[in-house]
Amino acid sequence: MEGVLVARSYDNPQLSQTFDVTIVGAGFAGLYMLHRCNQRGLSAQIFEAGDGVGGTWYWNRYPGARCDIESLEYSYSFDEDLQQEWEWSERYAGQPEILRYVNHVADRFDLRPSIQFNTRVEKAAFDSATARWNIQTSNGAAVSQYLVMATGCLSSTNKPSFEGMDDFEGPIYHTGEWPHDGVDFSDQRVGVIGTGSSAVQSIPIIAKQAKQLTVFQRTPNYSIPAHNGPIDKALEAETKANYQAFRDANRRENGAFASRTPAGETSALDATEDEWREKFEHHWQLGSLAFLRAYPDLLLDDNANAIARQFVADKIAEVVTDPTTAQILTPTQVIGCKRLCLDTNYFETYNRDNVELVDISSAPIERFTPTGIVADGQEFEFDAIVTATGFDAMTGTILKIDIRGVNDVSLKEKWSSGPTTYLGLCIPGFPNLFTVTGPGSPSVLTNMIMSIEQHVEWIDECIDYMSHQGHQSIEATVDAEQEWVAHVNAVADFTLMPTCNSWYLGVNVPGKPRVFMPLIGFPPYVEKCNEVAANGYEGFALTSPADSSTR
Ligand code: N01
Repeated sequence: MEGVLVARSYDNPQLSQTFDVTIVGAGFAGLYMLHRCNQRGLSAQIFEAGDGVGGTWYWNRYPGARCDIESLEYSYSFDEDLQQEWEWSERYAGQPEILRYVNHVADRFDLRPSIQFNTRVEKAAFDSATARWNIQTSNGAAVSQYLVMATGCLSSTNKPSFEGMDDFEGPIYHTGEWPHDGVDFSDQRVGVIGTGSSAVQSIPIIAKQAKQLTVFQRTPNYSIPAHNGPIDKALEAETKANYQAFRDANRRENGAFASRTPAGETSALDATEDEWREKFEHHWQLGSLAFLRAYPDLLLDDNANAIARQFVADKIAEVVTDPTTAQILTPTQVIGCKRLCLDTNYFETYNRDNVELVDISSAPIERFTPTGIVADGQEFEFDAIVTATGFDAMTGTILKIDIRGVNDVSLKEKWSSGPTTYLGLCIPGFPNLFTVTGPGSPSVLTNMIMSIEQHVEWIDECIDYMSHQGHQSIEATVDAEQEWVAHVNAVADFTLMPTCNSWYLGVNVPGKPRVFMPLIGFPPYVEKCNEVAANGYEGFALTSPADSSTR
């Protein structure tokens, strides 16, 4: 019975159904994919592990969780009425507001009837005889022509495994799986492990609530003030007066955001100290990830980057009153090779009497005890511990599913040396499977919503093309994949992005192959995707029931 799966249970008889499209995940990507399928009259179903929509915004409920792309940009653009009618309250929306927005979208477009919650996809196997995916979930089974992985880039938590963790008597939280009822740290001694974006956002808030907060820092991170606040009503009106033009301008930016802050045109190396200080100060005051656009060569030339590093180091020294703490908090790696953080009072928090910073860069955490953590021979006692240790990014969730392609080859085996795709959308040997914002696409280096919309629309149009041409399967060719992987690497190597131990490279997860996963540059990528489609899906083999033709 090769390729045919037998469901473990049929608690829900509906799940023995056949679908045109099965979608994994009910975050921004899955919901829009479902909406497009509904508009086309395709039968489509989302399987979602959580009990609500929202993906990353459903899970990441830690204190201070907030987007680092402005609300007017981090929102769907596909429906004019939606983008006109929805009103954001803050410049950078917090997690609860984004979750309300996603729920509004699910209701507005009547998506819930086609979402099966509390259902985890466990296995998917391609049956070459029928050109269908046989899908096994925690709740039953389904058969589908197309399988769309809308699993998100940051959806599998990277939990540390320190000796003695199970012995700790208090709660251990992970920022990416935060309790839905919230956590009250009042009068508690709290330890936080990690200083990435999640920690940078949560530390100032936990510090205000807890009796004592101890932060364990392995690598300091660059962060700039977000200058968040109530949304600027005049800017909102100006944006909404010509929203699509604003979206189009953003899509022409490398990261598909912040078109109001275009990149500088002259090298940082040509500026005098007075000039670069003035320029960086201006960008600092903007409170945006577009800080890194002050000069065009900041991510291309280490000497140019060093100037930006100096500027931020000086800012940290100005804010943090204890010089030793300031020094420990000052990063030395290339600025921008890990994702820049946006904060509200992050560095200021280290001036509080109840906050302590422990540098574990040379003396890592040794173990947990029933009452705390031992680092560098010293025991720190806690009532609760927060691990802000990030994610098994871009591939973690996909590889948790046992995905089997042609000849029962597993995706895990295929990606054992790192993920390889064509366009970040498709994988040779895995026909009719699409990855939304998959490795090899700009994804995490962009405003995710713009990348998601572009991918979903490409997939939707591809499925439509397949149906009109009478094709039953589409599969990326190995040649196209190899060329694409070489291209992604060449673009990355042209920059400073691969120079530090970032999650973009997978090195934050023990044993994960070191591969730079996202592609840098949104506009040329979109052009390439459009060209591929216009050329009859160049780089893909398309097969029909009667014949098979390779392009
Ligand atoms: O995770 P991270 P994150 N022992 O991987 C440390 C997005 N995001 O959840 O740098 C000790 O960045 C690790 O140390 P090191 C955004 O794209 C967006 O904060 O590996 N420490 C690091 O300090 C972001 O980039 C928003 O040496 C350990 C931290 O834990 C991405 O999500 C908000 C350790 C992990 O930082 C991930 O951010 C939040 C160990 N064993 C997240 N293991 C916004 O939109 C890990 N660390 C604003």
